[in-house]
Amino acid sequence: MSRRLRLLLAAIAIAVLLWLLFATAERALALAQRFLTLPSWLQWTLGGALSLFAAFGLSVLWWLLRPRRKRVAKPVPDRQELEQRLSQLHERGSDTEQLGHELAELDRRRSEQRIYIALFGEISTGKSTLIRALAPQAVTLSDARGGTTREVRHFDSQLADGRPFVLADVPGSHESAGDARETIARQEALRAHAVVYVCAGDLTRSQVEELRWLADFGKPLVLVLNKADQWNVDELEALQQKLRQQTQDIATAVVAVSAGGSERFQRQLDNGDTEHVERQRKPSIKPLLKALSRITASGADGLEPMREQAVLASVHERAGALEMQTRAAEAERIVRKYSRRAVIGAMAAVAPGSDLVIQAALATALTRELAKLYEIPVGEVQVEDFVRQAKLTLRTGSSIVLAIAGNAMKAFPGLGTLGGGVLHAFAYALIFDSLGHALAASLAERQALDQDDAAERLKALLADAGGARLRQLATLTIDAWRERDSK
Ligand SMILES: Nc1nc2c(ncn2[C@@H]2O[C@H](COP(=O)(O)OP(=O)(O)OP(=O)(O)O)[C@@H](O)[C@H]2O)c(=O)[nH]1
Ligand SMILES: [Mg+2]
Repeated sequence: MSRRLRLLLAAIAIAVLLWLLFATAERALALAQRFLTLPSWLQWTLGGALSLFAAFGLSVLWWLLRPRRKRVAKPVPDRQELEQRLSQLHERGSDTEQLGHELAELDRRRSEQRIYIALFGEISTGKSTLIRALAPQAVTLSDARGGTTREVRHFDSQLADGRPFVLADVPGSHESAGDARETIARQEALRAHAVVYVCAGDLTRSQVEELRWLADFGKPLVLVLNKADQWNVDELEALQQKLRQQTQDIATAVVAVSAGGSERFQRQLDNGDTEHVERQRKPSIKPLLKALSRITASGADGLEPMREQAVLASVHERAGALEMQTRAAEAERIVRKYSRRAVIGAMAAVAPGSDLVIQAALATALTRELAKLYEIPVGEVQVEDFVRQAKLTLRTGSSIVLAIAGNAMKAFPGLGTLGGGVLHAFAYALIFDSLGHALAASLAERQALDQDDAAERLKALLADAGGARLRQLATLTIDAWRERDSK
């Protein structure tokens, strides 16, 4: 098409649009004028109806466009890198045994080439009963009386097509005071090739969260509505529909089963006596068997890469938490070391009554050491600036620090017996403890030397006269003082 023709077409299109715009505006004005001539009761009615209509339209629009939580796939860590991090952690004295076992178990199961399926879900939804139905031959391994599962147990079983698989029975989640057991359950679920999530009704918000957590790790999931015998056909259909809605793009399949379990009832005998009878319900789990066959169709080998990713992602997260813990402990040790030095420095140099001034050399060294611990590169000038800012913060907070120190002298008589200058020595313990903790917290959170953030934290800590903290600082001061005296 020639350039001229295109320009002509564009001009016509603009003209048509303008004409439409004018026509609409004219129509709107005419309508508004007519609206103004209407009696006021009609204006109100019409206005009300129009606002209702607009509100309805807007809510539909919101419903269509509302932000939905996107599933974020977990980062896939590199095995070698992970092992390196673990050995570094080990060298720094943290306990990496569990994570090492996790990797060893990952390898062991890979070489075993059996499909692992974990049954997961809230307490008393019937996981153990379902296992007994799925693996009747292994029934003796399980506690015949049922009851709450407290640890992970494995059972061998076979799919309808004869393929062997291992079922893992895990403790139920959301048990009161069952945090440790819930962690065990979650970790076992991540180790499995697929997870059967058992529920006994529609899902609570926390159950959906739990399912989402598993799906984020890439676990194939079958959602099982157990105790189907408790509902009639219509109720069951409605429940399944609701579950499908709740787990859209989370669960691979939603099925309803009846794992069985036992029922107790009273029976009237001919002679008038009543008898208590316990009877095993007949399990009905065909849909689950079918779903399991489908979900495991690619076999242990086919499912292994996803399983490996989930375990590695979990080890990566746990190693991260351990690194944070180890760093925090190390930071604590550094802060204590400098607080002690500050106390000793104060004893040597400060005349009672003189102003509080941060010992610049100590503060600089503390800043460098903490930055190095958090692997945050800091330049000479940055450190100097930071120390200068800390001095300013302290100048405005001096009176508070001295007041706290004064109170500590009264609260811990041991301090008073040490002699002159101890008020300042304690004040310096408080100052360096605050400076160190403020900086460590800021470095950890911001991943940078953020002066303003650290100064805010320092201000808060200088004024924090909590009992436990003061006792700790009093002990530190007394110890440092006595150590100097004994030399
Ligand atoms: N009505 C009915 N009850 C069932 C069914 N399956 C299990 N139950 C009952 O549900 C209760 C809990 O069963 P368990 O198998 O111990 O549940 P669990 O999920 O293993 O429980 P925890 O190990 O504590 O997490 C028992 O009283 C079972 O008899 C079922 O299909 N129908
Ligand atoms: Mg159980």
